[in-house]
Amino acid sequence: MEIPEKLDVEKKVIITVAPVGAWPTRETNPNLPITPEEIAAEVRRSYDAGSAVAHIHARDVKTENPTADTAIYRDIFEAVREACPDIIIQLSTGTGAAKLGFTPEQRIRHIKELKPEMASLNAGTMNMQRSLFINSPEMIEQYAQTMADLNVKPEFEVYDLGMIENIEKLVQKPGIIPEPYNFGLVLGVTGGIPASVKNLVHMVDALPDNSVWQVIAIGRHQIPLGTVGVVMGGGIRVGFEDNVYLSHGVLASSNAQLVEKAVKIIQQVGRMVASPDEARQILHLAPR
Ligand code: KMH
Ligand code: ZN
Repeated sequence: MEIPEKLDVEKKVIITVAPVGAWPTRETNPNLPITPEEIAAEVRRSYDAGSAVAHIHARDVKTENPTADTAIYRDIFEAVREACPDIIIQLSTGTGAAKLGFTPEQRIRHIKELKPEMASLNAGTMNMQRSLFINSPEMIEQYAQTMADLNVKPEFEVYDLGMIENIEKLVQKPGIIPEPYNFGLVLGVTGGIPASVKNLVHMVDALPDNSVWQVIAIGRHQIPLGTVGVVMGGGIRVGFEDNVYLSHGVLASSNAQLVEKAVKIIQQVGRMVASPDEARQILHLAPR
């Protein structure tokens, strides 16, 4: 995909909030939401601050561990929809598999049952920190087919250049992946592509034509590399899943603080924030 030479100020920026994730704990940030009510309240605050998409993981309330339990996903899904009917819900199919090793079927069951507007689809197998994150070619194809059948828009999470190629091959098979192709460029996971401007430029360059993309940069890279992505024409994902700090040594009190920061940056660099309905148009989702 050609990297535009000029900033397209008309192109609105989709902010995704990822308030939970699989890896952070309340020890890393005591404000991490765990219960369906807490997650829903954080999504609402983030929506009020400017996020159009909520990328959601489920946690077991007793152990606080990630879970793939469909009943828990349902409780969260319904709580979020009630608290924030407008936001686009994207459920995770990673769902902590690298940490807890769920089966391929466990990881897609909640998508089949709840049919969210969007779901993540991890585009390759890798070492993630000290764990194995398994996303075999068969799984990727099956998940893509299931999502196509259910009209769930996949966001391809790519942690390296080779994973973009995995999706490129899938795109060539007719009928599985509707345009525009939607990518989350993950930079800075231990075991994945390191977070740098050079690597981001290279990744954007490698995307198929007619792709929509956002930067998912980890830890202290979240805001600076996300800002580079915004200037390059992409979206930005913020939230505790990838980063629990508001600034150096200062924990964020809410995911919404990170969304607020992203909004200010987007406005300062001359772009505008997409509402959920504008995000639906950009991603070719059905109108609400
Ligand atoms: N944790 C992110 C770096 C997923 O949930 O499917 C990637 C992610 C994947 O959000
Ligand atoms: Zn996730």
